[in-house]
Amino acid sequence: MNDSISLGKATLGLADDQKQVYHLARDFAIKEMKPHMLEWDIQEIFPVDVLRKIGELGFGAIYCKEEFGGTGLTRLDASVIFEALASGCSSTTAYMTIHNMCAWMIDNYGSKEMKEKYISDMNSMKVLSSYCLTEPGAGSDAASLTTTANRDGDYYVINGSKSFISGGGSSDLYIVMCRTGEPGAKGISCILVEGDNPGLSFGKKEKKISWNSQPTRQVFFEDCRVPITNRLGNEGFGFNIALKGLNGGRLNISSTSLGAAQAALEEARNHILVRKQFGKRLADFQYLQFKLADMATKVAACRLMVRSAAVALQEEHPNHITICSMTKLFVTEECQKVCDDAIQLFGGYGILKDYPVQVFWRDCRVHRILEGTNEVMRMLVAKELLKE
Ligand code: FAD
Ligand code: 2MC
Repeated sequence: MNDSISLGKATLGLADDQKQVYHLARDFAIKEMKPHMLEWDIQEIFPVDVLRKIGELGFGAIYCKEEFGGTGLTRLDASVIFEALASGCSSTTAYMTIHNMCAWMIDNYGSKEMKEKYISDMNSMKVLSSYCLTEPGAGSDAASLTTTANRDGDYYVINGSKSFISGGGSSDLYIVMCRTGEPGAKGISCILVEGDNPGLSFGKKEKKISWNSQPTRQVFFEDCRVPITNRLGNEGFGFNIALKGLNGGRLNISSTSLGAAQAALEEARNHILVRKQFGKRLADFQYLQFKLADMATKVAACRLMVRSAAVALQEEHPNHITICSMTKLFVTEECQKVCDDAIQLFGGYGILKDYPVQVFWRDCRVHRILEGTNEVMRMLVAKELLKE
């Protein structure tokens, strides 16, 4: 699989402008991300300078409307961009996907003032954002969250804590799901909190096995006062907004896994063409040829699924929630298997931190947990299947 063949496959069926955007993102990934990916992982560097360069391409608010400074592209375009960027660094791309999800939530549910204030700067990545749903006691059962936002005149006073927040402590904006009413999903509102708001603080940087090029921290709210005009959508509609955002998030994280698997496949292919054992290149053993063929087939199948889910989400197909959930379940699992096979083809070298395949494998592992675990994805798919 030389470059032209693999890129040909990745752009198969895309319109000309989508092919162009794929190549733009892929070239950026290869030139600006791939050479630094191992260093970012080992030294846990959050490459804000590179994020800003990605912003220059208009990739910070990809599927937000142009009216307020978004790029105005489709979910399919965004998926293609994330796939391409992830081949240069899956962890950094994953942060981009969360940031884009936040931008979309503001673009769709924020006030005109909010959009005027933030969307353009979010698109250029001048303003970075985080999504805050998970709490120490509310992970998969997200609707049980207990962070409160109580009304005090024209303000909400927020108290509580969020855990595992990607970008926590480094982002400028936090989109926070808070309890403003009754227990359960209907008592939750979605509130924007600026990073320098008094009453907002952050925990230590978590030590993780993956997603090392982005910080993860707890976020604490202690009598954190924000104007009620910072609310997105109606009071009590915050859980719906959060989950609508996550449908796209789940698609985007699948696209990121896909880019990682494509890159791992290319690395493995290049390795077995040069590594010799038993007097032959590894690529001359049929068992390894078949393994590579299986990996490439999985990547191609995942790509079809991701792109059809992107269209379903764009068109708000009646089953788009199930389709996005199935896609996240299947693609994140299969792509991690591809990365695992790539490590196997590298032999001992696959375990060394000098080679990128282990980073892709570690990054893909966490995609089976976050943005809704794959068990939650099964719950969502089964719920739809068993509807009477
Ligand atoms: P739990 O909910 O405790 O689940 C533990 C296990 O039990 C899982 O396997 C789960 O699938 C299973 N399980 C739970 N309930 C059921 C059930 N009913 N049936 C079957 N199995 C079940 N959250 C954010 O809000 N914002 C972020 O930016 C963010 N970034 C993250 C970054 C990283 C690196 C990580 C690791 C997490 C991040 N998260 C973030 C949190 C993530 O979304 C949660 O970890 C995830 O939703 C699971 O919640 P939990 O960890 O509490 O696991
Ligand atoms: N899209 C749109 N709406 C959804 C939805 C989805 N994917 N899932 C649920 N909803 C709606 C649902 O339709 C209902 O609305 P309404 O009453 O108006 O019809 C409302 O949300 C409540 O839904 P349920 O009654 O199904 O709520 P329940 O509490 O039973 O469970 C569950 C919902 C388990 C599906 C949800 O809690 C969930 O997805 N949990 C996983 C949490 C998660 O994904 N966390 C990710 C954090 S972010 C992250 O990890 C990052 C890295 C950024």
